[in-house]
Amino acid sequence: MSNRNRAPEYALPGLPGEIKQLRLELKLLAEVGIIGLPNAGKSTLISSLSAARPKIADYPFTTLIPNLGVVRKPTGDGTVFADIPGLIEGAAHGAGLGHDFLRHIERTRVLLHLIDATSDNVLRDYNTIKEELQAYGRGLAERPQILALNKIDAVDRETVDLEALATQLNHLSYSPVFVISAVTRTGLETMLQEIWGILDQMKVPQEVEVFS
Ligand SMILES: Nc1nc2c(ncn2[C@@H]2O[C@H](COP(=O)(O)OP(=O)(O)OP(=O)(O)O)[C@@H](O)[C@H]2O)c(=O)[nH]1
Ligand SMILES: [Mg+2]
Repeated sequence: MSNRNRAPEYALPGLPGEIKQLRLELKLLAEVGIIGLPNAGKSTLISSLSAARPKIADYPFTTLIPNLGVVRKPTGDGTVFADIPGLIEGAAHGAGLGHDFLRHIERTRVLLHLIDATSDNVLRDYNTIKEELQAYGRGLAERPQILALNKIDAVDRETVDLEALATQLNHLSYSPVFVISAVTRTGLETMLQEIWGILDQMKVPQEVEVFS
């Protein structure tokens, strides 16, 4: 068939097809996955860190598919972050779109677990996500993780001891904990430093070719 001959009335004999063995590698969605309960501020954070402009709203399940954003290192290199839709209790058994969302998390190297510091039970919120990661398996619970207590601009410091909360979270998770505000950008630089450090450590050493 061609432009001139649009309805060919003849055909060439078919040839045997090819059989190939292919090794396909699953591509990473992003280096860093921003995870947490719905409404923790994940989309707000990616919009503060990158040029991504996802929908942000004061109700759960605003984000239904991952939003990607490129965050620049001081060296100018870009690193892709993914704002993953909020997880809920039971996600590992399919609650919400849990399985789909956890599958996205699987395709990231480092997890940035965002927790709403204005919640009435920060430790419970942390545990809810931790348990879903464990229940899903596939090494998600063992993936390098950093925790960030978000919305500290809205915390009443008279009644909430942020330092004590951060320490408790650190003891629970064995992970570094940062106190941040995605809205006012407080603490974001310090947190990014930690993320760059973790990613640098994960880099596979370059193979050196030896000539003899
Ligand atoms: N005061 C304050 N509010 C924040 C901060 N970060 C996010 N918010 C608010 O929290 C609400 C939820 O923010 P989103 O960024 O949509 O939260 P999300 O985690 O992406 O939510 P889902 O997509 O539903 O999982 C919005 O009203 C934001 O303005 C913060 O640092 N400080
Ligand atoms: Mg969102």
